[in-house]
Amino acid sequence: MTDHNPDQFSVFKPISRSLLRLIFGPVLALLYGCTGIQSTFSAFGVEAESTRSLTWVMTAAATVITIGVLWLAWYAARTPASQLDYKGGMRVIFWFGALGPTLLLSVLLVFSLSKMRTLPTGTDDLKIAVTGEQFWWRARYLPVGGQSVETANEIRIPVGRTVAFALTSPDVIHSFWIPGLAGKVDMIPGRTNDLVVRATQAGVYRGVCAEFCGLSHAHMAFDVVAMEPAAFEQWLTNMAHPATGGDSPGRKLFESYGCSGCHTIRGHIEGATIGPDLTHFGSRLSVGAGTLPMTLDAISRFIRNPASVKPGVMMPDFREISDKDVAVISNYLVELR
Ligand code: HEC
Ligand SMILES: [Cu+2]
Repeated sequence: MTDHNPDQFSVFKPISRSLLRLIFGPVLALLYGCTGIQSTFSAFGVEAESTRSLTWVMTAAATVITIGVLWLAWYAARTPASQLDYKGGMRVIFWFGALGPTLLLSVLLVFSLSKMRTLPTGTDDLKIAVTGEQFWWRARYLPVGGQSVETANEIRIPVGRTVAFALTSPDVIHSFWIPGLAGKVDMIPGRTNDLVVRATQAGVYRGVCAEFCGLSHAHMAFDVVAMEPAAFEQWLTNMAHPATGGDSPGRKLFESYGCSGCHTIRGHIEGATIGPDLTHFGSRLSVGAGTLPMTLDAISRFIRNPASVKPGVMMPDFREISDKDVAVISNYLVELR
């Protein structure tokens, strides 16, 4: 018992190390979550950038105020009661309880109001009508003087140009949210909500539905591609063209399996528009509204059993379809660029 063992304290080392890990792990994870294709901190639009700077300013102000209040409490607790007088207390309340907050909140109000202004719109803005469906996105581009172009599950916008989204829904309420671009806006049946944005840098990002809308709400995302204006115009011109390469055997199978009862492939099959337009399907980055990558396997899996990918999906399954047929159809669809 009397022998002093210097090693007995080494027990603290592993403890402090695991404590550090306990703290740093989540902090790192949180910081990691602050960037990426779907983050308000990876801002690529005017509105998201000003929201981000507002966040930093508010955080800095809150930190300064918290430190100040803690310091005051510490000071009051340390000072002997005989040295604290009523007048001094009132002075503190006047400066830090009334005048200080009033000034600070006024400055923040003016600053926030200037940040809350929506972007001015003009006649040559690009208009995109987006409809939230269960559980995918119908997008219609309305270029100035051009014909409207329908596509789905992918939004492409030119950098530096004002884009006015017209948002609505035919069934339930969805919410259109591209975190890196702007705030969320609800898509409400029977009304059209506007969202005006301007992208500041090119890149591939992601948007989501931010309002619970049914079983596959969490599988209702979309790719967002901000492009240089010239590349964008080229892309839009291509989107306006009908599908090419019409003599594929997949085209006949597509019709004979009844896919055109819900899908249109402009130039090939003028089907219904219940499901997503597939005219340039192969040029999209993902399958099933941001749920699977654009690969042949993913397309086949989606066609066979879409509900295994998206519970509650509005497309029937085709489980009896042969391996050969599903491969032929998938090959046909992926070639639609
Ligand atoms: C009853 C209507 C209906 C029929 C019939 C139908 N689909 Fe669909 N399809 C949909 C709907 C609705 C979606 C959107 C599902 C979602 O993502 O929530 C969809 C999505 C898809 C997608 C993914 C589109 C995208 O933008 O990612 C593909 C590919 C597809 N269908 C292929 C087919 C093929 C091939 C057939 C025939 C074998 C078929 N569909 C038959 C309604 C239908
Ligand atoms: Cu939704």
